[in-house]
Amino acid sequence: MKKWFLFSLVTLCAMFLSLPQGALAEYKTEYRLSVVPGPSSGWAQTAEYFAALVKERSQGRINIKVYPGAQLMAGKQTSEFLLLRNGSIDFSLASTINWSPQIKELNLTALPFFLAVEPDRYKAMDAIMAGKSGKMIIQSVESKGVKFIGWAENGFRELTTSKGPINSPQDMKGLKIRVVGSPIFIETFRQLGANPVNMNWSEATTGFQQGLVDGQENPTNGINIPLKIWDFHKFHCDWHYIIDPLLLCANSKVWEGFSPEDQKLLTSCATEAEQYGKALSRLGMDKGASLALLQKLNKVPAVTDPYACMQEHGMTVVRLSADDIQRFYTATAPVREKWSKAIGEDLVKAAQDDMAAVR
Ligand code: X2X
Repeated sequence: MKKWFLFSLVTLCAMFLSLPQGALAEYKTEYRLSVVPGPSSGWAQTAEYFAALVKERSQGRINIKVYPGAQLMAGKQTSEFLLLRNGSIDFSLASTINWSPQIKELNLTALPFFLAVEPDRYKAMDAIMAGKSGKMIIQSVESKGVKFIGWAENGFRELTTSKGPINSPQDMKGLKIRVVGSPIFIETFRQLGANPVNMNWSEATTGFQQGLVDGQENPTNGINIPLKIWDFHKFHCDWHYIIDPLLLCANSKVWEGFSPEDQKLLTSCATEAEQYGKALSRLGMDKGASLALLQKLNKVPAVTDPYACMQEHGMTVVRLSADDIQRFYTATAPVREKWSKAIGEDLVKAAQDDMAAVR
């Protein structure tokens, strides 16, 4: 009996040791991926795209479930980073805006009109992501204890209001605008003479319904159109004042739990999700490049011309000229100056160099 037991034990150990490395890892039955806005947003769709790719390529070994609507953080979007870092969340597709209270470098793309004055704002954004400044941002995120996997995009944030068209900084005076609870937003809108009101996204729609604010700022394709913003605001101003890139990140321990092969698999799925997400964000705004990619993927959404869509729903669409944008740029100079110091002048300079290289 004893001999038989010993024999079984040795055989079991031998079998266990002969397993390939990857098979030893204990994977969770479900990994939770957080997203702040609701399921119809381009942002949540990018997350779903990533999760589906990962499931398919790993033959179901890695099961990521998307939790939209800030449900993993009880609506408190600026606590997302801390929850990812402490392991309450496994993955996040997160806006730089929501993490910027903890990681000051992420305010770079929230510097008002910093990218809007570039001749091609999308090229400028891509240059930052691919350049030295992008690497510096990744480093700042990882030094705070989470693993960066890839970029995506919520989009350039445009202004929608219920009171009259916005053509110049003077038109902003006294307007109550809903903003995220991140200090640079309060300062930018105050600088423009508006009255910023800090509100979580989870409460914002009710706030718009009740007329608690006169306006808000969010990307057209990713958020405003899916939300049917025209139900609350009839005026749209295309001012491109900031952009929020999205960061696809994992909890460090969760990441280390994957085999090297699966880490590679996750990274390559993230690269494909980035392309898809950027195309959703830029559709109808980049001379057809995004439409071509979405056609190739057989994933063209219902709305392909966002400007026509907003007009069909009764919105007045103001598209500012380069000179108009310059006036906003000048009016917000003190905010850029103050925040460049907080962000780190070396990072701001690196971003300026990256953008200049593709001008
Ligand atoms: O709260 C917002 O405006 C949103 C959904 O765009 C972010 O999470 C930054």
